[in-house]
Parts: sequence; C-alpha cells; structure tokens
Amino acid sequence: MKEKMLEALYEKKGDYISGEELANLFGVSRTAIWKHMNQIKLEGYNVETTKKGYRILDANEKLLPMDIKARLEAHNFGGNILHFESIDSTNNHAKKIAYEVPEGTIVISEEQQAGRGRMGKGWSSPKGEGIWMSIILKPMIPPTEASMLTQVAAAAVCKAIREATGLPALIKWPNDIVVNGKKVCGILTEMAGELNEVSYIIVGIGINVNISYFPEELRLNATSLLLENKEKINRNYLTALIINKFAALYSAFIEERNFNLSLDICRVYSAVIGKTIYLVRGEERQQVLALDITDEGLLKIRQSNGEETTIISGEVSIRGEEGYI
Ligand code: BT5
Repeated sequence: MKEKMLEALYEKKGDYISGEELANLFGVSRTAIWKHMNQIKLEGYNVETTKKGYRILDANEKLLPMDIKARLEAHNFGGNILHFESIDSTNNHAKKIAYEVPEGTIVISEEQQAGRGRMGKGWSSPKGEGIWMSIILKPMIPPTEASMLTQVAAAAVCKAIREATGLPALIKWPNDIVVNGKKVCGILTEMAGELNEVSYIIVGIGINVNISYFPEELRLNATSLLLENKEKINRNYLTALIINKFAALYSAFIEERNFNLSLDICRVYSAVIGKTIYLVRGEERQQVLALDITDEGLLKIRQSNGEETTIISGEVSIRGEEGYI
C-alpha cells in the first residue's frame, strides 16, 4: 500500500494528488491515506500536505528507493532496490541473495559496518554520506571476462560524476575513480561460478559523496565530491545516474558484445595511460610506463628493460611517483 502510494505520488512528478483521489484509487478512507502518508514522511520522503492534497518535493538527504526508481531509464536495472539503514557490507548481502533475485537487483545502504576493499582491505562507509551499493549481475560470459565489468562500472561512475559535478574525475585502472589526485570511489567486483560459466557477479561501488571529514589514515589519499566541489549532491540523483549509465554500457557489452563503449571512456579518462607508475606486489615496487588499456581491459605496460607486457585486473596496485596516482 505504502509502496503504491509512493508510486502514485512520483507519477505526478511534483504535482498534487488529492486525498480523495488516493482514497478512491486504493479503495480506503481518506484517514487511512493520511495515516500511511505520515508513515511515508517518517521514512524520510519529503511530502508536502496542503488543501490541494499531497505532493512529493525534491528528495532530502536520505537514500530513497522510490526516488531513485523514479529517475531510472532502463527497466532491467534497479526495478528491485533493497535499501538498508545499516549493513555489514552490501556485497556480502548481495552474495547471500544473488540466486533468488533477478539480475539488476541493487543492494544499497546508508552505512556499512564492515565495508570491504580488495584482498581483505577495509572500506570506510560512514552513515548518510556516501553511495555504498552492489549490483547483482548474471551475465552469460566466461569467468575470464568478469574483470571487464569493473571497467564497465568505472566508466559509468566516471561519466556520472563528471555530469553531476563537472569535476575532472579520472579512472585509475583498474578500480578507482580519482579527483585531483585523490580517491573518491572504489569498485569491488566479485564472482561465483564454474570454470567456464558465471553464476553471478557482484559489482560493489563505493562513492564518497557528501563526506566532509576523513580520518587521519585516509586523509592523504581520499576525498569526497563535497570536499572537491564545495557543494552537497543529492545521492538519489547520483545513484540513478550511475545505474542508468551502467545499464547502457552493460547491455552494450553483454547483448551486443560491445566492450568498446566502456573501453573508450576508460582510455579517454585514464589517470595512468602515458604516465610512469609503480606496480606494487607486496613489498616489491617496480617502476613502469603505462602504455594503454588493451581491448580486453588489461593494462599494457613497458618495463625499464624495454619489455612490454600486460597485467590483469586485481594483480597489482598502482602508485605514482608523487602522491596517490
Ligand atoms: C576498493 O578496494 O577500492 C573497493 C572498494 C569497494 C567498496 C564498495 S562499497 C559497496 C560494496 N560493499 C563493500 O563491502 N564494498 C563495496 P581497494 O582498491 O582494495 O582499496 C581499499 C583501500 O582504500 C583501503 O585499504 C584504504 O586505504 C582505502 N579506503 C578505504 N576507505 C576509503 C574511502 N571511503 N575512500 C577512499 N579510500 C578508502
């Protein structure tokens, strides 16, 4: 009922819908509508009540599934949004439910108690200030192509941040988005499957949106869109923008086998191509030149002995000569 009322409100796109109209629509009393509407307001939806009826105002600071859905273009993605106030990790939850939910299901949380980075590293996910979400995918691709989805997601996030903020976001291959040399987003792609068939892939995306303060240990390397742009961003809008861009690039990749759309973005907005970078393998640091991203999404490098080779996603971390990139 609440869900249906929200849909009716969003269908009006900011215009009023009267209590009577709602009561007729759902065959209940106006008092019942009023009670449900109070519940909706308590959940954080910005509903204005006047003599003309009810109308939805621009979203406030909370992540609201219906607000995100109202902004979506592709219906194969985000039809199912599971929203949490708090969770250990959206990737963990996505894995638990992956077999039971349709492709394109989104798990999103206001905070993560145990957000994860790659290889057992942590991911700081403070309450109400970021986008911590996981997209559940079930593509018919061989497991060897799973890491390409990190590039698809990076391309989508980079474009969305640029469009929403005008900031010069760049992709630090393979899984970071950086702004002015600091990390604003990390992507964690995880897979389950057999040797030659994927069962599901979880693409976890963490974006520092409205974070105004970072703990000491992150301050040097991390930033947020708020800190860079000096302006808060509506997380529902940015979440929807990312899902829309991801859905378009993903369907090009899976349905048309067109990975180039994503690749082009990864190359144009690369933070590493043409730069001298360090490959970090445990304690080992090797200085190399980043040449290109291959058609398979691998990083092509030239070693100091002149030898050219490619590295696969997840094998290394990259650190620049100065600062973070
Ligand atoms: C990543 O790993 O960058 C992947 C992060 C993925 C987070 C999302 S949030 C939704 C989903 N659910 C999860 O549990 N995870 C995903 P990696 O490249 O390994 O970077 C991890 C490192 O980034 C840490 O060791 C810290 O140094 C740093 N870090 C941690 N939190 C950060 C933050 N909020 N902003 C910038 N850097 C951070």
